Amino acid sequence: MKTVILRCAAAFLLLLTPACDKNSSTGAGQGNNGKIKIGFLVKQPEEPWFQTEWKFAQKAADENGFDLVKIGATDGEKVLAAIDNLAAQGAKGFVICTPDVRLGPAIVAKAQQADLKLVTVDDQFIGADGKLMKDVHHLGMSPRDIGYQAGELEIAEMKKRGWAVADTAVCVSSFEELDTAKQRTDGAQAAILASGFPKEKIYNAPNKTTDLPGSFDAANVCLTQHPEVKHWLIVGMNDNAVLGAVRATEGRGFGAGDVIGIGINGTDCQSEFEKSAPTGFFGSLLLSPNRHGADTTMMVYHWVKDGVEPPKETYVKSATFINRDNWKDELKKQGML
Ligand code: FCA
Repeated sequence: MKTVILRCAAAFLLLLTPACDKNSSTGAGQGNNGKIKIGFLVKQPEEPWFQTEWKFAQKAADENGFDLVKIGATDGEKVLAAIDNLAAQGAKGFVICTPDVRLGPAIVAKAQQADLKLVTVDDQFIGADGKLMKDVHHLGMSPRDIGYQAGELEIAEMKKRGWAVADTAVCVSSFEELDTAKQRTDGAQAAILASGFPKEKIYNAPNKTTDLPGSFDAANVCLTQHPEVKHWLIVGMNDNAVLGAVRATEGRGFGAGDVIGIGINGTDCQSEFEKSAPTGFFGSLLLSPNRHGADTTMMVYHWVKDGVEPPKETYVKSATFINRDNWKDELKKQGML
């Protein structure tokens, strides 16, 4: 009887062993190595902004002993496949900057199905009703305020250069489909208008894509339509929106002395500042990619590990003006150099 029991126990243990191994990859949100696993999906993996977010997310993962899976998800299909992939790997949550904010409801449904915690970064989801999905946890910059700051800096520099309003116009390198982008360029225009600059000299250049070729093409149309303008102020939702427009002005013979472009991000303009001579890209508002990358990842981590739900909305308000003189110091302060 005793032998039978022992044999049964041994057989049971044998049966259990592989199952135990398998469970260890899914139990309590842990990966194969027993660590918690969290995904970080970004819409434009080639953009330095997102590479910097990833860098700080990875640092948080290394310092806290969890695994980070970084995925470039450049369209809807890739996002949904990435979520399946994360679930299959035993991940328990993810941070996402989606390639299309209207995918929000589909992403939320898929995350719920796979029991994955979700925090959006930078770009807030839009629901079926066309409104921001405020019930989805989000961390982003403060778009209108920071855009306003860019507009004020533009006017201050224009005055410093003594440009006549009659010779000057504003090129708004815009992408209004994206709420955070629209709020930034709206903020910049509000500041420019508040200085008394005439509304009819603010020209919109809608970008088809949120990259340098997209802003270059849009600005070219704007420049063609307004050959009378002698000096250009350029605002946009990020560094690339402004860089493309600056390249377009160069193509039409405008030098650094006749163009004031101020970007947002501060991550995508380092090579511009490293050029031997100044360009029309006058400066940028350096955000906090460390907070966007690390704080969001840690929110998901604590949520998974300790059951602590993050706040629904977190806005990072600070932005530091950087230019050719101070960019290295400011980037160093944030641990980016
Ligand atoms: C958006 C932009 C990025 C960055 C981020 C804070 O996602 O596309 O370049 O500005 O917001």
